[in-house]
Amino acid sequence: ANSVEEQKFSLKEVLDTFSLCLSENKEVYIEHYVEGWRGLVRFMNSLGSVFSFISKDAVNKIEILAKFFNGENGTHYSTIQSMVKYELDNGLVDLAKRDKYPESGCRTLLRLHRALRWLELFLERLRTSSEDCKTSVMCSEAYNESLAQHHAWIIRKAAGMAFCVLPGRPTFFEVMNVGTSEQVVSMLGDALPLISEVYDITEKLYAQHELLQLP
Ligand code: 1PZ
Repeated sequence: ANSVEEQKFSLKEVLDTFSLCLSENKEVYIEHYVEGWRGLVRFMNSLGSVFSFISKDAVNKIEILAKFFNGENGTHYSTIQSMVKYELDNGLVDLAKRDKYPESGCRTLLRLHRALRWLELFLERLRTSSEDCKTSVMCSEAYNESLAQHHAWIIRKAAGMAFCVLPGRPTFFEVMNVGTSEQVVSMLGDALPLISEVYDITEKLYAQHELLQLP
């Protein structure tokens, strides 16, 4: 028997989730955004326990957003746009320092948003890499260009150590469970523009409202 449950998941499904994020008028659905992150965390966990300090933090943030989404004010958390409007209109965001609202939807999503930029840069490097390229190098270059700028020294150190034990490119492609490396490359070529679009829309929205540095 080869039931759906028994099949290993494929990173394609996960990345497809991000294509569901965009509404017709280019708003970003939080439900699918969070679902996409759950899939990424599952993928990361399948790479080994060294990454658990990273996935713990991601899961924590996913759960904060899921709670808002499923909570009594859930209708306001349907899209990132509606969340930003609702939390700002009602003074539910700590703008200068963490105070009364240390876990607002806006500041929590911003952390995942920054990590999405890392993902975009890393997957683009994977896509265009040759067989002998090192995943650890691609990963840390992507990290240094994005997330690292927002992380304290101690976290950058820990992240750097985790990158060193990433499996090599062939194993990495295998764990993605997408097929041959040509198929991985073409899947990434399809998925990346969508991830970039979700990223760019969120970035613009946060910039407009001066939320890019939320504590
Ligand atoms: C496949 C290899 C995985 C590499 C992942 C690269 C990202 C490294 C990030 C290391 C951060 C880990 C610890 C937590 C840091 C938190 O302090 C920050 C800020 O949150 P705050 O303290 O302000 O509440 N958290 C983040 O920056 C969110 C990080 C989420 C990382 C998710 C990675 C998902 C990887 C998917 C793999 C395909």
